[in-house]
Amino acid sequence: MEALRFVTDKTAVLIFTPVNRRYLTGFASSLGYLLLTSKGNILFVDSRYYEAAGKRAEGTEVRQFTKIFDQLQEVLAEVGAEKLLIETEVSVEFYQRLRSKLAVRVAPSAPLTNRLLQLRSVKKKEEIESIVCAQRIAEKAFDDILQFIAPGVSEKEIAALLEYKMKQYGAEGIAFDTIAVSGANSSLPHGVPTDKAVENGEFVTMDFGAVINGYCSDMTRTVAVGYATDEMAKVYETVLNAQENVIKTLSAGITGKQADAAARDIITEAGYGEFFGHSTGHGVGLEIHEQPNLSPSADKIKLRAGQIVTDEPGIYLPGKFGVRIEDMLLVQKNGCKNLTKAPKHLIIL
Ligand SMILES: [Mn+2]
Repeated sequence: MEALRFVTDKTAVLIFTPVNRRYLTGFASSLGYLLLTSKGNILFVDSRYYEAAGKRAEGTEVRQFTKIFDQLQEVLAEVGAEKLLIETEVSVEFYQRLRSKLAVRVAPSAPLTNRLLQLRSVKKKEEIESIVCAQRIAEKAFDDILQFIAPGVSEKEIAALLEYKMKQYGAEGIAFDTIAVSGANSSLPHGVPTDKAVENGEFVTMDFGAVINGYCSDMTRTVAVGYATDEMAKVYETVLNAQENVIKTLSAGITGKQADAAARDIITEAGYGEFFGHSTGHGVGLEIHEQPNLSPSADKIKLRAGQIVTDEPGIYLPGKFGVRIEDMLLVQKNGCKNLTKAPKHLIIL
């Protein structure tokens, strides 16, 4: 388990969010409490998870809970803790109960939450392998969908088949609700698939990801159906140039703002700056959106080797069409590695 510098003789840490509990113990459960103290770690789970946690949770003792507040208090008293740091993603109700039922000072800690986000952002070998595995599954689904997209097929059908195919190829789940939007709908960066049928001369944008071992993948491709107008081709090439310039620029040591600018400057120079409203990318891991952000405001945080980020610039012309192209990149000491293998040239089906 990751050592957290927040734990001292007098200070214990309680992790209650499923994502951080899973990250630290390797064990996934919808409910549970991981108590970190100077004298050892205890994962409290209920009867549903007790047997499995005993086998799979790493770096911690496992105990079954029935009265969690009493059991936490007992351990805190035993180890002599005076303060309990908790993650900031706490509900008001849970915070108030901790404060009223425990005899120690309970403090939500932003540094604790930030440290966990930082730790999670730099991926270990097995984490990278899971993300690549999820990405390969999404790519197989994408290959299949190209045979399926044709005039008359609806956005909802495209989204449903992508999700079906990812599960058929072994995904344990989908990373987020699949986006499949066509024609004028594709100018909505996060549009929801509708019953609208795809027509000739339209773009179809698909944004989707699979989950393996809890880790998400994330990719977007935009394809044309029948034909692409000169304007469609020009916008597509602009987005692709911007997207590829990020790959050329990305490296440990640059800021999230510099990575974002690698895409944004090209789109702005081509005259489409006002039609690229979102940030260029985000970290991916146990959650689909993690640290770091590649955005104009990310001028303080430098990218680190081992982080996995998306590279997904787009241009969205209201009422006309939109284009987004997204790969996942592994930040390296000198450069980056593209984890996405799907083709990026303008595909006309
Ligand atoms: Mn994304």
